[in-house]
Amino acid sequence: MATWKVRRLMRVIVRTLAVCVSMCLLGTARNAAASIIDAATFGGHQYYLLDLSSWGDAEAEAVTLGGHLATIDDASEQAFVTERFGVATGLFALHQTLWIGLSDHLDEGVFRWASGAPLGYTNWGAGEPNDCHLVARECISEDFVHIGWWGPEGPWNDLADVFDNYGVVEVDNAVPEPTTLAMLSLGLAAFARRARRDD
Ligand SMILES: [Ca+2]
Ligand SMILES: [Ca+2]
Repeated sequence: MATWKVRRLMRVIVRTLAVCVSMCLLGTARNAAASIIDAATFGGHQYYLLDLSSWGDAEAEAVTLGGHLATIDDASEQAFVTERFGVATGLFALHQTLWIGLSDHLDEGVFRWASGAPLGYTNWGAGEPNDCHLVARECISEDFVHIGWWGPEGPWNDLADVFDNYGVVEVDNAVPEPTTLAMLSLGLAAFARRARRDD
């Protein structure tokens, strides 16, 4: 076999091994479905912590639960999520890495919340988002945001969806205020009276 062909084959083998090692080091066994492992409420919203999964699987489960992966609106919500769900676990006592509902997979460089809420508050780590997971000196695009393990401040990082994280689901449990319900019932009663008069 020609020398250049051997070198090219070796490069392919090295890159493939690098991807495998990288995924194994980060504990990336894929889950078919993300199950609920914890729950809490904050600010009138229900939150669930999902077991390790891809961002896509976690968001699909979040929709099934009636919400989306979490929309972090401000520093108080960031603190709640990291302190409640970002606890140290595992052999090396790493902080859990948490999927949140932010991504730029639809439009590179334009980060949007899965909930559709406008992007205001951010907590990017230094140099993030960088859209680059280096494998054998080449970048794999990073389009999905997680709260990293670098400390309780929980800086955000864009990450490739080949890695599993714990998904944080947020469901808006808001119910109409009593006054709203009262006004609605009064309106329906008036409509019914008028309908009877018109018969
Ligand atoms: Ca990206
Ligand atoms: Ca990144």
